[in-house]
Amino acid sequence: MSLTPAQIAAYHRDGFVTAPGIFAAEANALQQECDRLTGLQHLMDSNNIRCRWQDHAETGECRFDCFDPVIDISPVCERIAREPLLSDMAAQLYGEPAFLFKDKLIFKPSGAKGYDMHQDFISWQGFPESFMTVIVAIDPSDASSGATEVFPGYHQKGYLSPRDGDYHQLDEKLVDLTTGVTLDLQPGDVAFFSGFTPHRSAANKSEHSRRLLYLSFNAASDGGDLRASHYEYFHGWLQERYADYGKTETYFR
Ligand SMILES: O=C(O)CCC(=O)C(=O)O
Repeated sequence: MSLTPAQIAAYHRDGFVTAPGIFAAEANALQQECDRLTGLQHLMDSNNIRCRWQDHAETGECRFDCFDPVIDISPVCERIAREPLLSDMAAQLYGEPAFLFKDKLIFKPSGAKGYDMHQDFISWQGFPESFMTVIVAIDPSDASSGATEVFPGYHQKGYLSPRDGDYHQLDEKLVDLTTGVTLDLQPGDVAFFSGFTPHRSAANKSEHSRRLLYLSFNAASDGGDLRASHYEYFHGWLQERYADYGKTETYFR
């Protein structure tokens, strides 16, 4: 199985492309694995920098949202992340081999707020310009469950925020909001999008969690295997950001 020339052309034109059904046979195993991971309560600590948190859109309650990274605690996610089919497809889009750079599992439980407009690229030294994310859908993801919405064509403009090493939300005025495409995905579907593609998501207004595995890659010529050095830098950066807010007891587990 590989991407068609039309899919490759669409990715370069739009900054994203979908590939339905790639992991349909694995969807059940992924759902069961997410249920198991939800039970790892000992990891879900506000000082554990593996965890990301998100408010409930209506009550404001802060709840667990994401494990980043996830493949070191999930053999099933690791199998999918290291599946040659995926890196081969990423390689087709790059025109050269691809390396896994980052992996996270967003649970987005019912009621969770969405994410504001941003590009995934961040201007840390050595952060790959070729950063590309592959979403593997675990639950149905649509407008009602807070699917990712991407804005076509803007990736061609590169990074739209200051290259100062900070995380930036993107001013929505920089994007024609009428052009947004909701990545409507069924369990096992896959979507690829560039690190320069502006995207956002709405709250999960459905009754179910909207679990998506986010796997990011970089091109071989853009640093080679960077995953370990990325997480080392990312963890230090996160701990500094928490410390800026007086949170100094953080750890990674
Ligand atoms: O899963 C979502 O709702 C959006 C997540 C996202 O944009 C991100 O993690 O960069």
